[in-house]
Amino acid sequence: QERQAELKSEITRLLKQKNAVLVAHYYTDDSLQALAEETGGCVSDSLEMARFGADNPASTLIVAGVKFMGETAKILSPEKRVFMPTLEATCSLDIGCPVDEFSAFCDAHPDREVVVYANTSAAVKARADWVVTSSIALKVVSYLDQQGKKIIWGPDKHLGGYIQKETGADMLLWDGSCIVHEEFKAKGILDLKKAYPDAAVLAHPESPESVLEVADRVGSTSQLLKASGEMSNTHFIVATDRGIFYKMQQQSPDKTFIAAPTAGSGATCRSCAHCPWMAMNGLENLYQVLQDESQEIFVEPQLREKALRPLQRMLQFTA
Ligand code: CIZ
Ligand code: SF4
Repeated sequence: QERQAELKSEITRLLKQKNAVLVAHYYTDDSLQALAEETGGCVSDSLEMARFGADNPASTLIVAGVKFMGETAKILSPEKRVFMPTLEATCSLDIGCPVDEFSAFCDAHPDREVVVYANTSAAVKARADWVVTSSIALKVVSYLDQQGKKIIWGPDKHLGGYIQKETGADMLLWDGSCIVHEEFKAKGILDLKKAYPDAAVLAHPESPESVLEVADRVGSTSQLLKASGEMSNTHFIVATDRGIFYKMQQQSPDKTFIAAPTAGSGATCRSCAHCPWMAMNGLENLYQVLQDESQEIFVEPQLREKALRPLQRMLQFTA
């Protein structure tokens, strides 16, 4: 507790001294989300993190999240220095989509537009026509579908399948998944609903189709956060990373948020419904990075130029 307060005040001082701003993802530790709010930074999903980082006048961005978020910040703001509490924080979607194999897949289908999720390396983005996040994916794919375009989608097969079903677009899916969302179980959710009949089920589309089928709302983290505030239910069963509970609870102090069950989950399950890579971000390593300026993100300029185009398309997209 005392150490936390000490770290917080030291970090706040260093952020100011270095003209740096803290940008934290919804899935990071409560202490980081709170600090980002207190110091004029932002807490959001990857789309808003990208926007905020690019628009903010600070000369240095500290990105608390996973590596692709730091890379995206650097691609959009090459003149800024970008650091992360640890560069070791990655993502199963990024790992499961190596650029050589993905490029070969795209090369085999040259008639298709390549749409990739933000949760990918800079190199995979550079091979894409469009980058999307879960909050904008449906809109972009509908737009492309209306233009008669056929699509390659990567890497998340659950999100891709959901979008395909919603839009009817012709999509070839890469076989990737998120190790956190993939574990949610429809049966466990239905069992839990017996105990909380009034509970609304909120699900992120990285979850399996069977989970989406039992959900009252399906949406990106920011859309689920909004829904949890607007819906009149008192209890919510949430199938996404429980890091989002910080903002949900802040927005609705009187509502109860319950993590959707996963395989092997129980009252004491600590790694369930929480991304192990997001969990690598903490006050200690954030403080360390501000002190020694380690864990800096670099993106090779030629790669950056190529990855920038599909990212800018996303940021400018308003259909
Ligand atoms: O699962 C993730 O990593 C998400 C939801 C990222 C994002 O778009 O904020
Ligand atoms: Fe990747 Fe899933 Fe972690 Fe998000 S929650 S960073 S998609 S592994």
